[in-house]
Amino acid sequence: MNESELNRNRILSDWVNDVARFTKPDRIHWCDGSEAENAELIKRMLADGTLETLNPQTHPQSYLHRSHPSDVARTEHLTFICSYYQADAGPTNNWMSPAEAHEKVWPLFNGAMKGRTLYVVPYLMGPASSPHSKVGVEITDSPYVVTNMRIMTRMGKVALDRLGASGDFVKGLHSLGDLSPERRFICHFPQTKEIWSIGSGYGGNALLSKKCFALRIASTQARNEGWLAEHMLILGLEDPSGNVTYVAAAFPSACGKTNLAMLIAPATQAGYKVWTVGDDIAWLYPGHDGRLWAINPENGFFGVAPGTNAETNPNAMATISRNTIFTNTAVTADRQPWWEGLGQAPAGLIDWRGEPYDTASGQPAAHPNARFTAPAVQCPNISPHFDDGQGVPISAIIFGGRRASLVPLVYQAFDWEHGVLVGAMLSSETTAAATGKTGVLRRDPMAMLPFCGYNMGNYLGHWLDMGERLGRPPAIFNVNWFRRGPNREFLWPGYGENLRVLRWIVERAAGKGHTVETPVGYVPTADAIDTKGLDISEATMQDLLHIDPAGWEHEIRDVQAYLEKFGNRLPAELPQQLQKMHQRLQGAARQRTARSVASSV
Ligand code: OXD
Ligand code: MN
Repeated sequence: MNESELNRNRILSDWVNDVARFTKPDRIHWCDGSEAENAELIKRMLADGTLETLNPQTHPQSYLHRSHPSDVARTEHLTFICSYYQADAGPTNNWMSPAEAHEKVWPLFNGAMKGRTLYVVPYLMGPASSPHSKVGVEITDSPYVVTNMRIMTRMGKVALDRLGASGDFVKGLHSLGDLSPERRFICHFPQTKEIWSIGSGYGGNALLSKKCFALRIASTQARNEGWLAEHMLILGLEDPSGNVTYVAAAFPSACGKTNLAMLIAPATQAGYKVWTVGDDIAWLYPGHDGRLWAINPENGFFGVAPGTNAETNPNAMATISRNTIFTNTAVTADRQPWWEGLGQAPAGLIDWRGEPYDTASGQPAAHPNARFTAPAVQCPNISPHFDDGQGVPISAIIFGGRRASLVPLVYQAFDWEHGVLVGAMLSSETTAAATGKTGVLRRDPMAMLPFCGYNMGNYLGHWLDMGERLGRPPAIFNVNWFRRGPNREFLWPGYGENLRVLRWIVERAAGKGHTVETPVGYVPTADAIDTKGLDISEATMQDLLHIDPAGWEHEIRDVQAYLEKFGNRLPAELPQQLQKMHQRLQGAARQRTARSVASSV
């Protein structure tokens, strides 16, 4: 597309020209996001081997891409926040001063696009009709990135129309560079709303709309403008009478976020239905009615393929059955994408590197971080409000992590301030499969650790401020699907059965549902969660909901030590909330002692 036909924005064209002068591409292409443009890009990528066709019968209009074997995941250690002052990036982010970035990273772009096409990708984050949507423009020399951006965002003319003559857009500059990890940097400049990414063509490093803009840059904008940009799924739970309640939920990776967002009610839960609004990112705004409203800024799903199958996530399987780009999966002899979790490896499998797969190697055939990129509208249970400019009203916020012990299946915070502490305490542990031992616990406040574009101490303060702006704030919960019994077996069946827990959450958000008050928060009574049709004893339910006072005292000390690293950026309310929790635990212990003395006389 010719620039003058598409773009009349001087600020944008000046920037594009400046970048082109420095990166020296052979050609410049302004993307309009059309079907024809996409078809042409795919044709060229098939010709040069960037993409391979998949079986058109089983996976129409779907393609396989293999990334460079050293470029297979987001690289957090090469990701920088380039605020003017280090203290503004905070202790949990890598920091590089803007001056150092100009000295060290900018020269890597010099001539980086020689022999390549520079694509200008204008895109809109959020529905076209939403006052909350924001414009980004990514300059990239990767046609694979362009086709992915077309799925993940509303790309092309719609974004330029929205931008008009304004300079209010996030500038993202991306080049594959030489794909060397030594010359790979992902830099964010929150003050000037710029992103520079070089040396990676992979996912969150290269699709700059996602983690770079919609979380790192947007979290800073959200703080300045009075809203929240969060690493959260959004879903609507419809009850048998047709009422839909919306919840947003933050989980660190590998905790089943996409599965929860696309959950299908099991047969025992007839009449309930989950509607998917988003699976990864939520932008949340205070509404005029005092409630918190959410939009999903994305237009597609960039999900992890391994482990996805007809049992764990049938809706995802339907979503990725066509018009999907697979990255680093294996491929079967009849050219269907394949990954671990789809049963036994079939004969003739080609692994993610493009080599014949040797089952005896003990290595997975698909890369563990193999991905699918698929349009959100293809999800069978996509919410009718997915494209609603106003978004959906959020009644409950859920935090969750992977904890083998201590954290109950579900509990509710007493109020917003306590809920902010619950989010700040979020943590998830890995299991060292080889030894079966519980691994390291990673503290990940609000599941935003790798994605918060500013000091997380201030971020927690911003959460507290948001509570004051909300007349009717959502209730806040914590869930843990991963609690284990004495033989390390999971106590809760998880997956579709998590709907039973969502039901209690939604009841509580409506001021109903049975609870007991504990020092940690409100926990459901043993009979409050429907277990009909589940092979789960009352004793197991009690284990799942048990609060161990000594364990929680230990947790408080651990969280306190963690939060101390934010120094004077940490709002005083959080240590105060921890102190209150400690006092509640002590009060409960005194009552227990008094009861046992009374019963022994
Ligand atoms: C993602 C992530 O890709 O959280 O969504 O890493
Ligand atoms: Mn994510």
